[in-house]
Amino acid sequence: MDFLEKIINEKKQEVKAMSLETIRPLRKTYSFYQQVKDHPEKMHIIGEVKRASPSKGAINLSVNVIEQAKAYEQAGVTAISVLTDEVFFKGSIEDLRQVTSQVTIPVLCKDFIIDEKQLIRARNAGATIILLIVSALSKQKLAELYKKATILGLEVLVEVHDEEELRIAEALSAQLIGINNRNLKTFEVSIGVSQTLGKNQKTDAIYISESGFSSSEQITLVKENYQAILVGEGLMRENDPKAKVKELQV
Ligand code: IGP
Repeated sequence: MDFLEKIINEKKQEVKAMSLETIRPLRKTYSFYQQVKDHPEKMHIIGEVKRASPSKGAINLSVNVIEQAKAYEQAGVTAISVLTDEVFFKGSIEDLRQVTSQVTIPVLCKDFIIDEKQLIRARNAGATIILLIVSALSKQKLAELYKKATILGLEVLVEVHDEEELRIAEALSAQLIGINNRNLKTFEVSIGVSQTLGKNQKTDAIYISESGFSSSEQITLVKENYQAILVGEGLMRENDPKAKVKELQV
């Protein structure tokens, strides 16, 4: 069983035990898509709150998530991503709630979403964007969750890792497409994945290069074909995350 299968098996158990929340009114909504389209000249940064990961173990377990998120916001990130998976990433829905209660920019709920219950839970916790991972879902489930999320007023980041998955995301008319430099089955990371798929983009979606960034030189490699990057570990290991975000602005 690869890592992704292991995570999805665990997720299925969690979702079974999860209650279906009633939809509560959302905090003011912020559009990441619009922010990027309004500022096309910029390389947008999504800063991630990531305490740990299955590949790296503990990254910054005891981080003050509010301080971290505020540092990102003050440094000028366009959105914040919060890991909410507990078992493998040591995050929580409470981390998400804390962040969304303190910032006034778009926030992505980073989790392995396989069920509508998770969409409602994310929305009620103030998320404005949710993640759908193409390799974790059947085409039918992907389309169904994409539609439901949109109806709930959420933006959807559709994540891919190879050309076949990219075509699936584009066929959905996804507006936000994430190219993950990390293979979720082996955890191998290569920015070359974004460079290769960067030449293969077929729509006017916003393309986001995700994972493995810790220097501005690396960001320069993907600048031509991507409008945004997503950075987790490279910011979480820093004593001064605000300065690090500024350093990564290219
Ligand atoms: C961030 P990094 O290498 O900067 O810490 O990576 C982000 O891309 C990564 O956390 C991520 C992820 C995911 C985590 C990308 N896709 C899907 C969990 C689930």
